[in-house]
Amino acid sequence: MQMTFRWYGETDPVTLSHIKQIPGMQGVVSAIYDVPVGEVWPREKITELKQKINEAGLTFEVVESVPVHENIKLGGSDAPRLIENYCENVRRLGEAGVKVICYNFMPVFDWLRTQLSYELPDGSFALSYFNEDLLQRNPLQSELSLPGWDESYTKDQLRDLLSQYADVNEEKLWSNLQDFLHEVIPVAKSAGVKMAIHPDDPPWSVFGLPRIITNAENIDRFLRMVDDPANGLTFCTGSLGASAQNDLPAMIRRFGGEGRIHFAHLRNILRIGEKQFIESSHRTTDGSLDMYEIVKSLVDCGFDGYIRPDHGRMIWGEQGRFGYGLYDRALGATYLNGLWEAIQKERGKTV
Ligand code: DNO
Repeated sequence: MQMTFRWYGETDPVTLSHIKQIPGMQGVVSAIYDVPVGEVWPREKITELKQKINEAGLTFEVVESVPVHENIKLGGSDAPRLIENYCENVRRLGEAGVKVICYNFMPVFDWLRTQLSYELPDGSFALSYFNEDLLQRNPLQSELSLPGWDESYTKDQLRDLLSQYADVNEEKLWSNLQDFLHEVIPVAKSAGVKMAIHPDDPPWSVFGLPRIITNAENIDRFLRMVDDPANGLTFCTGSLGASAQNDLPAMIRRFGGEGRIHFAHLRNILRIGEKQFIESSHRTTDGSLDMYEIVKSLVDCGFDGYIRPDHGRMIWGEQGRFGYGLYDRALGATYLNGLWEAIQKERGKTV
């Protein structure tokens, strides 16, 4: 396992030297943020980013994300050109030594929360999701934007996009995903890159838009569409764990056992009802997910991919990107490293 940390580049208030000081931190997960979605990333930008990260003593082997243009998800007339651009990005990243590319296939919105600063009893602030709040919102009126979204739209663009999705049901989205995978996976394979789809977060439809990477059955369908290790998963516990029906350790044993999990986003959430949750700290006792069982399942299936501590709360007065401050994510990394070491040693393995 390699422990990594997400970094948003020079505009991130968290610096590379801070990241390097987190015990056991080996690499950074990042992306090129200033090239519009659908275009090819210039080689110089990729090299410059890699150099900067390497100079800080960290590896750059995971990209999160190479975003998928909406017209690919919609199956628009320019989808073939956009897919070819995507393939070119995969080739270029492979040349630069990138091993895993994380992406998602969620229409319009990436991860979604209804509160960004939900105050917990200890005075820390967490992200949270209450479906009833979401149902009362009209995306064309309220402001919705989260760090990590690859694109934010003007209200007019959003209106237009949402109307185009009126014709895209789940089956159509599956078929557009299949067209994408058929082109991209062979390129990834020959570039030495593993593609790792991120599950839908939360794992249910929002604003009437289809969402398909939501549970074991659908993930299995996804993996069979191109049954090759280059077509794999980012196993995000907080996303899949928002649904109590998802048995995460069982899913890890099943898909990790097949060598299809390449990247893991590890965090806990506290489910407080149907489609309601708060992003608690990473510890098992603080949320609804058994982080010990999750890490144990990864160890047991011989997981040798990348892990990153996912979202943290805002603690100790830190101001920063929601979910992506330094302190609580660093605590998360340390906790996860502790679990990893204990479980490895329990199994008689070296760390
Ligand atoms: C949220 C992130 C997601 C993720 C994308 C992958 O915090 O995990 O934004 O990066 O869905 O494309």
